[in-house]
Amino acid sequence: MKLFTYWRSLATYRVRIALNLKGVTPDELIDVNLPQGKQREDAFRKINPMMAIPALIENDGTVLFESLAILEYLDETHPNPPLLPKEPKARARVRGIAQIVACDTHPLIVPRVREYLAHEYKIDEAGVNKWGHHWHEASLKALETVRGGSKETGKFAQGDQLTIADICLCGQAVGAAYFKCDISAYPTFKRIVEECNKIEAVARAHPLKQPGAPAAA
Ligand SMILES: N[C@@H](CCC(=O)N[C@@H](CS)C(=O)NCC(=O)O)C(=O)O
Repeated sequence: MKLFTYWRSLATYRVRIALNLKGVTPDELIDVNLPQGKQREDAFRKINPMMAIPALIENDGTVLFESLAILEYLDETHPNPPLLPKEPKARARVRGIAQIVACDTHPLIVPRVREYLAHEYKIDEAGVNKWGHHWHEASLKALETVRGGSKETGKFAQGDQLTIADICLCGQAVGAAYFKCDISAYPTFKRIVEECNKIEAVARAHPLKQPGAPAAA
């Protein structure tokens, strides 16, 4: 199994958490240096035409892409510990929370979007950071409302079992820190992320613990 990765990538962080929780260690980690634009080079474009990481190549050569699809694949092929509840409404809620992060927030702040804002619309660094801050705050507010008063919320986003929702929240917390959002305004979010990071398999997947990462972001 080969994982295409970069220390800072939040989508790859999601997959790293799941791999660690499932006890699966890729045979090879292939660094795709995003600031250097390696994701746009032919070699990687052949792996994922969307030019984004993560990508995972299974032992039989099957190429998998899109972090949420990879998370569900890993959950189906390595059922323990489960990353989705069994009950359909709970599964839908977990997927909904995960998608607020992975589909409605993260895509707005990936390098290609920030670079496009800067190069095409001549928005300076402060403006691009304001953009990222704005979209993070919007989804943090929504996530807090979804989970804050809900009886479904327990130790984690859905009850007391860590799910793909929590995996996504961990990435959102790193993004929120990057865009200088004050997460103390979102106590349920903060508590759940802290709970996740008490788990060694989660903590080990953190961007700053990856090869090539600086001592602090
Ligand atoms: N929806 C995709 C997002 C993948 C994505 O955009 N990954 C970022 C890094 S976190 C990337 O490789 N960006 C390259 C770019 O924007 O040029 C997923 O969840 O896997």
